[in-house]
Amino acid sequence: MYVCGITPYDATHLGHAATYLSFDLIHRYSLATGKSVSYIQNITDVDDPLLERAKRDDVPWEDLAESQISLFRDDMTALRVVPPHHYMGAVETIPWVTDAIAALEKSGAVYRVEDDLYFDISSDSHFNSYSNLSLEEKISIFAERGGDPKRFGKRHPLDCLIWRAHREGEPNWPSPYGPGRPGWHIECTAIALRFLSAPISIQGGGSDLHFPHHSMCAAQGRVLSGVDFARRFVHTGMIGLNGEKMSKSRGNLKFVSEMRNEGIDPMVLRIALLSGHYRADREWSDGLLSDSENRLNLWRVAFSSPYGGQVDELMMDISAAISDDLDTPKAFALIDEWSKNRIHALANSEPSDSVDAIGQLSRYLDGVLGIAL
Ligand code: 5CA
Ligand code: ZN
Repeated sequence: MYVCGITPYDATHLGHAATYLSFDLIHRYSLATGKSVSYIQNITDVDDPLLERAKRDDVPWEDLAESQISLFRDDMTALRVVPPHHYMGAVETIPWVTDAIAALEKSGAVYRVEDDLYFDISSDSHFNSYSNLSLEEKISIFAERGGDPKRFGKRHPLDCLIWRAHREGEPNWPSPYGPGRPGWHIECTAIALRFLSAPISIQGGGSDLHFPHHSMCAAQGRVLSGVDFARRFVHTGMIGLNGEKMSKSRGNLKFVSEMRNEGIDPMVLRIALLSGHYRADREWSDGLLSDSENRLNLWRVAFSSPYGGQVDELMMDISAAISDDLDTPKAFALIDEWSKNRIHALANSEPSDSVDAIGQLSRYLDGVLGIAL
């Protein structure tokens, strides 16, 4: 599984967190069902938006990236995300990118515009099958997400930059193509194929990455490997705030680290972000936060006393919900119902002489859902 990681500025907002929590569930569920998983995530630690932010704030771009990566890692730990096997930065994988460019060049998929290198989308005959958008829609989204459809000298407006020649004041690395830095899409293609062989099981990220990013990776990956890059895309819905997608460019961000500093239990954030379905766009609100605090309290009270009954059926029902396209709303409703019944029984002081069932159930919830009570 390859999941697109952060660009380390303005991290980790609740949208990032929701996306990585969803893939954490896939990771945990796969492990719990006995699969071995190779999970790779990148960090886009050199790219236009990061450089622009560093310039705006007058800080070295390396320092900005380092501080944000460190925050991100602490946030992931607090949210009980099982780490991927590798977090790979663009800066440390530049030779992998230049190797990938060389291989693409051998297939005739690369051309030059001035000193920059472009990937020719017509080299992958499947390109149009990766998204249902019209050409006009693609061109407009491509421009919004860092593409340059109007650049003079390109063969097709959607051809994407894979090596950006050195410009005054920008970081650069030596390469057989002259000094420069990698384009965005080739970074993910090269890192994924270094660790995983095509077709990889899952190419993941938020739905904002479907086009152009994942389509470009799919096309480059197909030219490089001769087979499908990924068996499937998995795209998470967008977290919104005040009716708009939470995004760095809109600035309507809520940060995990700030909320943790305010004393909000990260387990409440985990529950809140997983209480909606991962594919649905969903809205963050104070109401969601307080409902999730109440929910966690309910579960904690129910789990605080010994229970000698059976929990097998509940665990099977939760597993069935998660295996049904990660139906966390249903899984959480099952835990709610069980907890309410349990608290009701406690109020009627039903005797119990074993703590085994509570231990078993807590370990299960922790393992499969990452919920520690
Ligand atoms: N570095 C690239 C991917 S290679 C990037 O998109 N970085 S990012 O920092 O902008 O986003 C990191 C991850 O969070 C991506 O998978 C993105 O799709 C996801 N994401 C961004 N905003 C939201 C949001 N509002 N809701 C859910 N997921 C989001
Ligand atoms: Zn990516």
